Order: sequence, then structure tokens, then C-alpha cells
Amino acid sequence: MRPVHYAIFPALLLITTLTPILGCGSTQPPPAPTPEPAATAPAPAPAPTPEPIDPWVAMDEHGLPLYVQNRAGERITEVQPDFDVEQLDAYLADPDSAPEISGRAVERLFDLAAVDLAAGQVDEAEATVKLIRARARNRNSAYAGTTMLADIARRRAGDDVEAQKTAIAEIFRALPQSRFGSATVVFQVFQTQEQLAARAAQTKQQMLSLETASTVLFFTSILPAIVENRQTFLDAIAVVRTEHENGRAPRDFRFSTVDLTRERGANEVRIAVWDVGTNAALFEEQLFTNENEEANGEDDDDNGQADDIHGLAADGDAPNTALLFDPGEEIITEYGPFLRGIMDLRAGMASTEAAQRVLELMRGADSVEALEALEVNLDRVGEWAHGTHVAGIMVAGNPHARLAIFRSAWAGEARVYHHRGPTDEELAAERANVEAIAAYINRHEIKVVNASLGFSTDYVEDQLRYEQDTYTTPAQVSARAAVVQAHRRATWALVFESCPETLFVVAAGNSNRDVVEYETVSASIEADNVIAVGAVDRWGNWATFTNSNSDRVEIFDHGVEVDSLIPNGERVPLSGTSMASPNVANLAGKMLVVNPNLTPVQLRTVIRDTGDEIEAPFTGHIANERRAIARARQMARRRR
Ligand SMILES: [Ca+2]
Ligand SMILES: [Ca+2]
Repeated sequence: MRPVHYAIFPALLLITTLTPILGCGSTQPPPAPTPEPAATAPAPAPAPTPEPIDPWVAMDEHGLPLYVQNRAGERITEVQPDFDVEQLDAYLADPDSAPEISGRAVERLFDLAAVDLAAGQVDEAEATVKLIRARARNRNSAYAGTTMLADIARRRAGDDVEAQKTAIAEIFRALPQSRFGSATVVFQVFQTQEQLAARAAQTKQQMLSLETASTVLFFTSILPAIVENRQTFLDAIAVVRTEHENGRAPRDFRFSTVDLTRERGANEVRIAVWDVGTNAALFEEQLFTNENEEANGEDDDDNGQADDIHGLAADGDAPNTALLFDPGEEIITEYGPFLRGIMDLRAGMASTEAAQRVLELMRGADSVEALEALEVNLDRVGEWAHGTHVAGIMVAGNPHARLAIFRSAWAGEARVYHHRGPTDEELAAERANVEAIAAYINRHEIKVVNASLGFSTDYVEDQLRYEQDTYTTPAQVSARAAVVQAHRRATWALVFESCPETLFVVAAGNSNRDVVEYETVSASIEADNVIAVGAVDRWGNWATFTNSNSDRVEIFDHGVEVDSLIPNGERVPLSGTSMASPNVANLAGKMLVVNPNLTPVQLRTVIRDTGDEIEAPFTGHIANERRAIARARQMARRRR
């Protein structure tokens, strides 16, 4: 089945879930920071006469799978020419004969498996999932497709419910415990047929394309059988969960942390959180302060920014003193208690208690309108809390850090760009905001910046498909999304290049994808002063949601249920690469406290070289604070 956290919560896919992007540019250097790319919106369609027929109407129970099957086959050839679709039967019979499969080809193979399953061809569907598990380049995919395998097992078990339960449990038992929670997602999320119908209807508001058609297929032909037998699945899951609880727990990874509170002769280090808003009041003791600026509405230090005392609010209209996004008292009161569950769901972890409470809430929203209104409000709460949580992780155990805050409201796309893409004017405004932040970083010599935000072409495409008055074909959607993404890529490359003395620590993203294949911005941008950070769970394995790439994502840190502050001063454990990244930024800040002369390249090299290697089948290193800080001290002594 498709990566569920991607398919299930399109509107919850925020900056914390860097959804993937189009094309494959692994060997291309990031484009030079140039002026605006030629952003040509496709010409609007001529006024149609007579009234055009909605293409979705032709997609009945026969048309839809046929459409998906044909398009998916074509797409595989397009995205991975060395995967010969004509040879699919041979690959299914002998997975070792297939080439390693790219992420985009995996997505489309899941489409083909869904078509088979919808037609009752369980053997073919099963073989396809097994091919993916064996040959997907992304090692997290070695555990993919559990939902589909479980439903196949149920179908084969016949009509006896006990036999079905036993068969399903067998599938879940085969998973490592660390994969269990995410594999059970789909059974936890969808609870009524009305919900499925609402999702399908929502998708049909978008343009017909392979992506939207396969989503509708999923909601109309795969999930109804699962929802119908939901209790059987839940019972089977409960059996395996009990076995886990009673069995020997896998050993926790020991994350190394260092507290510099008692450090003698410590140097102050300036760091910054670049996010969707942070409650500065919680960090009063250690805020960076621009001494040449006062809160008087005027630009006292003559840098073009009024009242930029503790940072910049780069969202176009908020004053620089409003560093926290405020969704309003009412929304915080009503939806604040759901924060942890919101973040769990964004990371695809639906089986937690917190996520279950959100899902309970969503169960009540069985119309498209109700669902969307709810999701927007949940998103707002996520944005209210996100930056503060990240900042809390950045400064933990380091009272010598001085924190500057950058607030970028445009990064929270689900709120700002809901069912539409950014206009050229908005992209230009983003660029101007980002340039102002880069100038601030240089002017005030900020040494470490954490950016737990990112952009993907796929996400932009998904929103553009709602703009059917402007974009009338999938090719037009792709072309416009590519322009948007190229613009943002150039923007971030410009930041990295223009601040060479600063280390940027960026989140790899939560889409369980390869950042290079999907051209995730900014994690896929290669620059000496950037570290892209992936997330590991408590056991030190790749988190089920983490993005990856064996070259570009070398460093991982704890990113599942990481405890930190939210704006009202409470502490809440949240999950995402957004939480892993500030753990590494925290370490870089501490290294500069003991050795202020380290360059961004030295910081990056030491963090990588002193890390703990992650066990196969995964790649990369987990940052080790104790060893990295010891090495930083050693290098300072050598210098003396
Ligand atoms: Ca100023
Ligand atoms: Ca002022």
C-alpha cells in the first residue's frame, strides 16, 4: 500500500512533513543563485463551450483501475527506465533479477498492487509487495506494504473470523517491534465508510491525474474492505502488541548528552531558530539581543528593519517583535490539547494514544468541509507550537547559547497556500524575506541556524491540482510546480552561499523518501555549511518516517517523542525530523562554546566522524555529543 502517512493526511502535510518532489537531479549541482526563474503560468484555458464533462465521471469501478494501471506502467518507465515493465512477471517470480527500485517507481508499483488487489488478484498483489520489500533502495521500504499483506492474509483465511485474526497477526508478528506502530496506522485511522467517501470526494475536487486517481482507488477499492473488517484487524494487532509487551523489549539506544551548565570559561555562542514562530518569552534568560535597536517602531540601527531586537518576523506583515504565530485563544484552548497527536500523525505514527484522540475528533468530521476546517485548525496549533519546541531542544543544557528567532509564516504552506500554489509575487516576497534573514545572520555573526522546514514539488503539485481554472493538464501542474521548486531551491542555495561562516542544520523531512531523488529543499542541497539531519527512534533505528540519502543525510539524531517546551510553557514529547535537527544544532552550539574557532566544515566533519554508526539495513551515523564535544576541546587545546 502507498506510504500511508503520505496518502492519508494531505492537508496535514506541513513543513514538518517535507513531501517529496518531482524528477531526479542527483548529479546536478544546485542552481546558482540567480534572479527570478522565468515563472510562466500556463495560459488560462479558453472559455469552454459547451460545458466540459468532468473527467472523473468516466472513472467508474472499471475505468479507474484501468486508468491507474496504464498510467502507473508508463510512469515507471519514465522515472526508472532500467526497470523494464515488460519484465514485471519475471521480476515478481524472481525479485533478485530486478534492479534496485527507486522511490518513485515503488510508489507506482504500489498502484499496480492496488489494482490487482481491487480485482481480487491476491497472488499478484502479494508478489508485488514482496518485490518492493526486497529491492527498494530506501531501506525503510523493507517493511512497507504491511496493510496490503494483512488484508491478503485475511482474504485467504476464508470466512472464519478467528482464522482471519490468526492470519493477520502472523503478518504483524513478522515485523520488527520498531516498525509495528507505523504499520498499524491505516487500521487506526479510518473508522467509517463515510470518512472514506469524504476523502474520495475531497480528492475528486482535484484534477484527474495518476496521483489523484490512485488515491481515489485506494479510498474506494482497498480501504472499504479494511474498514468493514476493522475490528478483526484491531484484535489481531492487540494480540501482537500484548506479545511485545510481555516479551523482551528491544534495548534502547543510549543517546549521549552533555550539559554545559557548569562549564568554566565558557564562550557565548549565537544560534538561531528559523521556524514558523517561537515564544521568545520562554527563553528570556538567553535571547540574543541587538543592543542597537529598541522597541519604538523605528529602525534604530539602520539595517532596513524596525525593532529587530531578537530576530526577524519574515512573513511580510507581522512586526519584528511578534515572533510567535498566534492562532488565537479560542483555537489554542480547543485544539491545543491535541498537539502531541497532531505531530504524531504528521510523522505517520497513528497508533499512539495522543494520535488516537485526534482521530476520534476526526471521526466526527465526515464531510469534506468539516474535515478540511478541522485540519486547518489542527495545522494552526502545530504551527503555534513547532518553533518553540525546536528552540527548546536547541538550547537544552547550554545556558551559553544566545538565541535569535526568525519567523517565516510563508513556510507553513497548509495555512498560507491552502488549495493553491504560491504566486510569483509571493515567491518574490519569500526571496526578499530570506535575504533579510541571511543579512541578519551575517550582521550579527550567528554561528548555528536550525531550519526545521522544507519544501517539496509533490506538495506544491498536490495544491495546484485544486486550481483547475488555471491549470488544466497534469503537465501544466508539473511545469508550474517545477518552477516554484526551482525558485525555492535557488533561494536556499543563496542563503547557504551568502552565509559561509554559519552552519545550517536542516531537517531531512518526514516523508520516508530519498531527499535527492525527490529533490527535497533544502535537505538535498549540497553545501559545505549544511547538515541535513534524519531521525532515529529510541532504539537507534531509522524512524519510520525519516527521509534519507546515503550521501546527503549522513547524520541522524533522536526524533521520536522528543521532550521539549511548547509556547504555554508546558513540556510535550513531539516527533519528526524537525525534532532531530535541533538536537544536532544543539550539539554544534555546545561545540562552539568549548571551541569558538571551529568552522562550519569542522563542525560537520567532527559530528560525522564521532557519531555512532547505525546498524544495517540502515545507513548513517547518530550524533554522539560526548565524543564530539571532547574532540572539539581537543582541537582547541591543539590550537593553543
Ligand atoms: Ca533595525
Ligand atoms: Ca526600533
